[in-house]
Amino acid sequence: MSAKYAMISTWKMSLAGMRKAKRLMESGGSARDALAAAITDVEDDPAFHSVGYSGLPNARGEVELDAGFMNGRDLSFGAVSGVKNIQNPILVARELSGLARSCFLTAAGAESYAAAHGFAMRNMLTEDALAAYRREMAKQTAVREADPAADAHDTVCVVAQDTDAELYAGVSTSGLFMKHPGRVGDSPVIGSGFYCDSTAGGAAATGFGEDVMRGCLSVRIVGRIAAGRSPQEACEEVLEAHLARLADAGYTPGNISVIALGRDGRFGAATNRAEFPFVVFDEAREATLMVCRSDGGRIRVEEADAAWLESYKGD
Ligand code: SD4
Repeated sequence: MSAKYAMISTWKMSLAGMRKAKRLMESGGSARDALAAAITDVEDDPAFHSVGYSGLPNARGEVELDAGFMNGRDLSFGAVSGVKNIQNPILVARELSGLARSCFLTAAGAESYAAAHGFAMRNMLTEDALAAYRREMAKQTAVREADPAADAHDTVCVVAQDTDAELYAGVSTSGLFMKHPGRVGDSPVIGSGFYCDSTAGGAAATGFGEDVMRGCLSVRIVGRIAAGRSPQEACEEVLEAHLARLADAGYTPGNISVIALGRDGRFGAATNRAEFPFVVFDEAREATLMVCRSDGGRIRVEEADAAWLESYKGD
């Protein structure tokens, strides 16, 4: 059985945007627009310090944002990285996916494209984010190698499927807090931070980008779905294999979480964190907050209950 439409997104911070996206899909909107609505909602909200406006800055006190978008029908994609003053990086990434060449632009080149094509520009660094930067600088005194503050990161990732079983994937992030200027994570990198193919499914990742890129996780998950696995099986198998491979190499990764959606609307998630919240909806279900838990490598996925909501402090 196949859903008429379905969407999945990372982190609790995406819940309000996913509710808007659900309304859009109910009134006949496309998954492409619903995905943009969900992501711009997080980009525009200054309460969230890991995406868009009010994102946390790099080690020089500058916000550098990354975003990517993919169309699973024709495999076109667009991405921007290291942009400082584009209000909605996801919208520029989506526009760039219409180009066959120069569809992944970085820093000043991406900014001049956005300005020339009428996208809203804005100083994305807020007083709040600057204050967090100053506090972090005060902590990281004597020996400071570019060492990103470990807990301050989260990417909004969305995979969306619509009535024609077309799939889209999109991501937006400010990357790791205190990252080296110019550092780019997995998020805007096709195959690592996001991937989708309308003949199979879509996937996206959040966590320490370097550790995600080492395994090109999103394209591998989509490959497993194409080979007949459910999105849940695909997420678990790929993450488990990647973690085992890194362990063999003697490397201990940071947090990694993945989500996936099949062309039939089934979803999946996996993580190496104790818990990873994400959101799903389809035509039969309102936007619903779920929690994926890793218990010694065993993955459990269930709906978030009131007690969990009460206790959860993250985004
Ligand atoms: C990055 N993957 O820049 C992003 C950050 C993130 O949860 O997703 N954190 O590495």
